[in-house]
Parts: sequence; structure tokens; C-alpha cells
Amino acid sequence: MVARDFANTTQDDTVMVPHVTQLPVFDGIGDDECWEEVEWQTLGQVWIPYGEFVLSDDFSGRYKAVWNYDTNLLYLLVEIRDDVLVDGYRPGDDNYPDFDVLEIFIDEDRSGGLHRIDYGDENAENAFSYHIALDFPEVGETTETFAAMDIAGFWERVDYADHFEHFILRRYEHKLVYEMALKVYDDTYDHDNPEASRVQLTPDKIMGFTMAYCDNDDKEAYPPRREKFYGSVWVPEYAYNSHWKNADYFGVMKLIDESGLVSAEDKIASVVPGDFRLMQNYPNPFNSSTTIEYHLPEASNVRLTVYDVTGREVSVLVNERQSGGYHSVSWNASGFATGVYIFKLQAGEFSTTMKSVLIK
Ligand SMILES: [Ca+2]
Ligand SMILES: [Ca+2]
Ligand SMILES: [Ca+2]
Ligand SMILES: [Ca+2]
Repeated sequence: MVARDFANTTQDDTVMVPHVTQLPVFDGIGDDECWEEVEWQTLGQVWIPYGEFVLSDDFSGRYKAVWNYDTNLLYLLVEIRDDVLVDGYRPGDDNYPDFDVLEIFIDEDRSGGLHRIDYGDENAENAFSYHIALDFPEVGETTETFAAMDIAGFWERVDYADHFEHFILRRYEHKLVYEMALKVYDDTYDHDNPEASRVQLTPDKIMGFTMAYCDNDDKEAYPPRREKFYGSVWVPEYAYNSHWKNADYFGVMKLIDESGLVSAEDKIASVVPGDFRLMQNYPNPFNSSTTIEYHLPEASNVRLTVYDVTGREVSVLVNERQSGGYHSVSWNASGFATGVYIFKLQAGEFSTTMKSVLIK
């Protein structure tokens, strides 16, 4: 038995997440070309009980992350080694996920604060927390059926499984391999209209991110009981049991693009896009100015306008004929009040809107 002392280690450095053009094959096997390009990140920082050692025969875990501009997805490969696998959660069950559960915490704009839909506080949903629970398949088999719960207020649960464009878990004897593709949403997230708050991933984007594994090793215990959390970041003692619900303690992830193929400038210089499209503005939320990118597959009469929540037009950003291609415009909102604003793109017969939040 080898005890590794993580009490004096910390992973507060920013995790660099490279852009890849070769996408993973979702089969629960991590031999894809894109995974070869990136370093493993540790999943071995214990925080419950605080300060305990990680025993290598009890648990080891690690993950890799990459992203792609065109699919607009964050890809994760996770490898867990656990001496005793305890499953039991099925989507739709009403049980608290006290089994072997993978957790993913993501804060798109690194705003910090609570992840929960908290007692009617509209500002509380600043980050997402996914408790991934499922029934483990037989050794050598895979499953794509899972729950990705967040827990709000008192025992109120919401399953965000639809935030995962792809998900697969393959089970080995004492090892689990997950391959996942995650959509990223901002703080304006509305469960009834999630696409409105979907965020375009871009080079140099910085997000709050932590991954954790809750280890339960007692199959007989009823009710099931988790013994330890192993996280990708070290947490200060005063915060060790708040980490799952408070994005202030998340780690930092930065999207990078070393291929140089997808910067905004190169997009403009490259081929004409296939469809009309209005991208999510960035940054969003923003506090003075923000950039809006839109795609025109052909020369069009373009009108890009800004409305406030009452439907009043407050600004006209573009009103002219433009060539086909990738366009962007910035909006300086220094004279406008905090609130939700709607961008409306009209290009020929095409029309669409996108929601944004200005915070002073
Ligand atoms: Ca694969
Ligand atoms: Ca274990
Ligand atoms: Ca946030
Ligand atoms: Ca276990």
C-alpha cells in the first residue's frame, strides 16, 4: 500500500486546453489522436475528509480535456481506478447520488458564486455542477445511460444530461473510462430555453473548472454512503465542504489554439460560411463592451439591432449591405443600464435573436 501525501500539493495553475481538429471517437477507449496531444491532469486532491492521504489501491483518477471551435464542445476523457465499484443510480430515481459518482463543475465566465438555482435568487446559477451517476456495465461493456444532476435548494434536483452532446462509459475490472462532450452555457441559463445561453468557445477563453470523484467502497451499506471526495484542485480547509456548491473554489481552465486555424482573424480570411448564424457575444455577461460575431453565406442587406427586455430598440449596430463571410461588430454599452439585452440579426430573409447580459 503506497500513501501519497497530497496535503502539500496544489494544482492552482491554469489547465491549458488545446483546440483539436481531430475529434475523439466515443467508445470509452482513450487512444484517439486528439487525446495523444494533451497531458493528463490529476484527480487526486482529497478534500473530504480534509487533509487525508490518497491511497493508491483505494483510488487514482486523471483526466484530459480538449475543445473544438466548430462543434463548440468541450471534450473530456476521464480514467478512474477504484478498488470497489459501487453503482446503483438510475436516471429517474429519487435517491441522492451516494454511489461512486463523477462530478464536473464548470463556471463559464469564472464569475464564482453559487451553482444552484438558489431559492429564487435569479443570480444564483453562476455555474453548473454535474453529479454523474449510473449503473456500471459489465466488465468490457459500455453504457451511454446516465444522470447528470445538480442539486438545488433543499433536495430539488435537475438532470442536465442534455448538456452532454456525447457520453459513454466503458468499464474495466477496477477501472472506468469516460469520454464526454459538454456544451457550455452562461449565467443567463434558462432551463426552458437553454440554447439562448449556449456560449461559443473561443481561443483564450478562461473558465472555472473542477472535476471530482466521490468514492463509496461499501456495497452493503444502506443507505449508500460516500466516503471521500477526490478533486482536481486542492481546497482550503475552511471551504472543504463548500466546494461542490461554490464556484469561488473552482480551478481554472484556459482554452488555447496553437494551430492558428480558428482565430477570429483567420475565420474572416477563410472561406465563406455555409449558413447564416448569429454567435453568442463575448464576453457575456459583459460590463462595458462586447463583441458579436455573425456569419453571412452570401452578400446580404444586414441589420443588427439591440433591444432591451421591454422590446424597445436601443441601438443599431449594423445597417448596410455586406459581403458574404465572417463578420463581427462590438457594442459599447457604457451608457446603458444593467440588464438583459437582445441582439437581433436580420440578413435578407434570415432573422434570429440572441440574449446577452450587461452587468455594471
Ligand atoms: Ca475514444
Ligand atoms: Ca475506493
Ligand atoms: Ca458564472
Ligand atoms: Ca468505490
